Amino acid sequence: MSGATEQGAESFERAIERDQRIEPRDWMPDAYRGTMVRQIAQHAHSEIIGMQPEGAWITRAPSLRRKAILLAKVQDEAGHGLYLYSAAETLGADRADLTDKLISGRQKYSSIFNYPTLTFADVGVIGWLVDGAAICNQVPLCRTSYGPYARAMIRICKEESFHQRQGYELLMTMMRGTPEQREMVQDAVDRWWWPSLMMFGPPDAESANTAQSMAWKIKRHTNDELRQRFVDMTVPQAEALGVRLPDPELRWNPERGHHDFGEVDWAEFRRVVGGGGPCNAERIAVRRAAHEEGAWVREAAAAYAAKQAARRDAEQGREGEAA
Ligand code: FAQ
Repeated sequence: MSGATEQGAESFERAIERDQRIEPRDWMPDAYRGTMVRQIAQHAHSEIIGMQPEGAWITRAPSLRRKAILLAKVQDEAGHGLYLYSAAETLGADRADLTDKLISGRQKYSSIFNYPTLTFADVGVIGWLVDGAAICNQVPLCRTSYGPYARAMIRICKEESFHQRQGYELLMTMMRGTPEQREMVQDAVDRWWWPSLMMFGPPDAESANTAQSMAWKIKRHTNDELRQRFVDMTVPQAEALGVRLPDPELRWNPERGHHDFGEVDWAEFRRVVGGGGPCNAERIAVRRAAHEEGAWVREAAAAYAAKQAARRDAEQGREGEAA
């Protein structure tokens, strides 16, 4: 180790120990940088792919008000993806390369977005359960050790809590409606409950990255801790809504002070993460087509930026001659 690296490594360890943030120009271990790029890229891809399941309902929303709300939510998700790609760029990642890795299947995105949205109740359930799980996982990331990621998460979490409330409000409205509407809500809850629990990642004993990410304070809680927190938070909300959570083993355990719940189907999780979920191929095909159809916009923006730069250079040259 050179003297400068040794000094860098010491100040990195000290910053982690004192709960200070690591900033882009600070020295950091290569593996820390690699983990941060992996997690932030996966998170950014999830936001962008996550626009598709709900986006499919924008043209079919049942009223102008619901359409406006859904449009705004999906736009927020695009914004979250952009902040996160920018945070990954501060680590030296290249945005075009990350997109290429997503559409060629070399980088992951959240398993949850590989399930279909069959009715408008799914929009409400995504807001309630998927955004609810996302908030549980992401609020602690506001204190993650990498500065640009932590700061991006503060704004993202504010918007996600608004998304969660809109989902809950939509479901409350449907639950006050006709028996058919109540059935639609229950059916959507039955389909999204288990995939929502999978969002937190594999059980701790099988989580390859948790121990190191906890030591570096990238993660503040383990996958199982956050999954438990989500279950405890959601059970009373389900009761207030009047829906059943589809788990016969779900019950309050007074000794643990938490709800016990059944075993997640981890074989299904692995299948979906491995590309074999109900919508994986469709999600990637849509993303790839959007990227290809957007090529002319990127080329036009690059040509405009080059023209502006050339004009600026010429003006500076003239000013230099005049002086
Ligand atoms: N899906 O060792 P661990 C949202 C992978 S945003 C797919 O435990 P780690 C907003 C994992 O990457 C939702 N892959 O990994 C919204 C690793 O892969 P490797 C996204 C998964 O990183 C709402 C391997 O398995 N949120 O919902 C999943 O320590 C509504 C082993 O796992 C984030 O990305 C999964 N569910 O912990 C948008 C939050 N779980 O090593 C639209 C930030 C694990 O082969 C509508 N991320 N894997 O590359 C995190 O907190 C963490 O990365 C975890 C995984 C907790 C997801």
